[in-house]
Amino acid sequence: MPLHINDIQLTDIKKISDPDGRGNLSVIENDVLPFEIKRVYYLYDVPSDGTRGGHAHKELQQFLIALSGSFDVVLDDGKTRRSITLNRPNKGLLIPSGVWRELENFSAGAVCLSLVSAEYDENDYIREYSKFTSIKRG
Ligand code: T46
Repeated sequence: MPLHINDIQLTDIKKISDPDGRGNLSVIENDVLPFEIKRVYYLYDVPSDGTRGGHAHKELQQFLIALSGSFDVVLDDGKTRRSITLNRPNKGLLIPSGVWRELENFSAGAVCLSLVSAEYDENDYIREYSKFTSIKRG
């Protein structure tokens, strides 16, 4: 069944609160994600008017987490566009392949952690929006 953008929702990440008031610990185990983590990278020091992303992936799946601060992820499946705010380290956003994404409105100190399903491969990127919509139209 084709993906609809509204199917993409924030996912809870297991949070272990310390009984002695030492704060929280969150953990992502292998069974949480529909892919094996092959690479980890993170975005930080993004200016408040800066935009990251602006592309889709042919195959790559990824899981984004706001480790600190907040930012918005604009998702686009070629028909519908919606924005999801990430602002908690115990919430993640699973982005399947074939979805255009733009990250914007970074708060001061925001850190975006990205867990992804494959090694870096520039050939997996669709960086032109017109090409993306044309692929989506088939
Ligand atoms: C995504 C968003 C959220 C590498 O050499 N290795 C890497 O693993 C990555 C991710 C990037 N790079 C190089 C490629 C470019 O020369 O770093 C430079 C910046 O990459 P890019 O313009 O793709 O950065 P973003 O923040 O626009 O996009 C990145 C990811 O590429 C992308 O998959 O979804 O973060």
